[in-house]
Amino acid sequence: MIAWCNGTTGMPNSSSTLPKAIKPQRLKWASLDGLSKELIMIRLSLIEARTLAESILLHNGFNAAHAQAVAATVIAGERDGCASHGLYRILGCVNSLRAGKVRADAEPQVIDQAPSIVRVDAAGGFSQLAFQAGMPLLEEKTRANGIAALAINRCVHFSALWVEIEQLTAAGLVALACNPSHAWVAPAGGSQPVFGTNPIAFGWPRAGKDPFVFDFATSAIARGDIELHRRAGKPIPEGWGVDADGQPSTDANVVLDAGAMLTFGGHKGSALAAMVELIAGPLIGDLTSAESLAYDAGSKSSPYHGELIIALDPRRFLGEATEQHLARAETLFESIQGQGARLPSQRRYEARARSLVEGVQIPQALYNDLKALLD
Ligand code: NDP
Ligand code: PYC
Repeated sequence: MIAWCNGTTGMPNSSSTLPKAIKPQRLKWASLDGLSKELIMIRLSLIEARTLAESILLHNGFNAAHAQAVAATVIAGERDGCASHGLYRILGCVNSLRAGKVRADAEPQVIDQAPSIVRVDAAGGFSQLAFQAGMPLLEEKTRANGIAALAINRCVHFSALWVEIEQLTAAGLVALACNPSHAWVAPAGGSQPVFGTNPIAFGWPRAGKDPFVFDFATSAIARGDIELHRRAGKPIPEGWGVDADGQPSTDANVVLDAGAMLTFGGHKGSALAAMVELIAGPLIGDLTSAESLAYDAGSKSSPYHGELIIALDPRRFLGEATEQHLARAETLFESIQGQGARLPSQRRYEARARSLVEGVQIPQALYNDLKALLD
């Protein structure tokens, strides 16, 4: 994760006193390896950021439903300090549309596949609207059966999964989601890309508290983060990727364009990546990451495949004993935090609280690239 540090006053701004959106600010970019760079960053309120994202999508031809659904997820990413799945993704949305790889007006179709399975045909549109369309029936089936799955098919996918997971935990459900992407990642012991960055996300609802959510790529890092390093002209840490000969590389261009990304945790991440290929690919009748990349045909569009979401209702599993057992889960969380360790998503929730007051900061160069899409 790139860490941006505010080199200006450090004083929080209330949203009503935010500086003008396009006024440049000089901010220090503190890299973890001691390099110090300065970037021009600008601050946007969340409303300004959302308006910018939606206007670009509408201007370029997406219908209002897709523009709103996509803008909501990228603004959530920017708000929560997840720049790799934030505003910068709007560039990829427009690129995918211009390449003819996403349908701007696709109407997702909900199919009642089986007592515990909902299918949504995204019809070549972005996944966000398809998830919205399938969520009510997924929730209904989960409450009826205790467990249910949503298979999204034929979707163009680029979003962070926690956005969906949080909707399920808000409904009191436990949730798991995963999907393939493009074949960018070499298996442990190999050097040629086979897997996508294949994220796995999990959520657990907590009464009166933010849910326990983790959401990570099965590669060492999301590809979006390496792309942000490339945009900032910064080397990547060792362990993220290799060159075309399978040798370690810290050059983002080499890893992205010629070599391969690596899995996290060696053979363990590799096996999880393979599992994601299987259960969110052939199991739901959709493409693997290799097939998605072949379909892309060099256009560098967002991946095109399926997504699997599994939801579980604690009340169906536990009945009257639900509260008693959910309390035991709280003991687990306390034993993690009690020794100074943090829960996954804690950083994100803290970033969210800050952004709601201060707005978000994005590089001026990204802002310029985004504005150019309104011409
Ligand atoms: P990170 O490695 O940045 O973080 C992964 C998870 O680990 C987060 O839940 C994070 O919480 C948590 N975490 C990080 N550090 C700690 C710590 N010290 N203690 C406890 N928990 C910690 O994520 P990735 O780069 O692997 O993935 C980033 C995003 O990219 C994900 O949201 C994923 O969905 C998305 N992605 C999407 C793809 C797609 O096909 N649509 C493909 C690949 C990735 P926190 O956020 O609070 O730091
Ligand atoms: O960052 O690896 C990634 C990614 C792939 C698709 C969407 N995000």
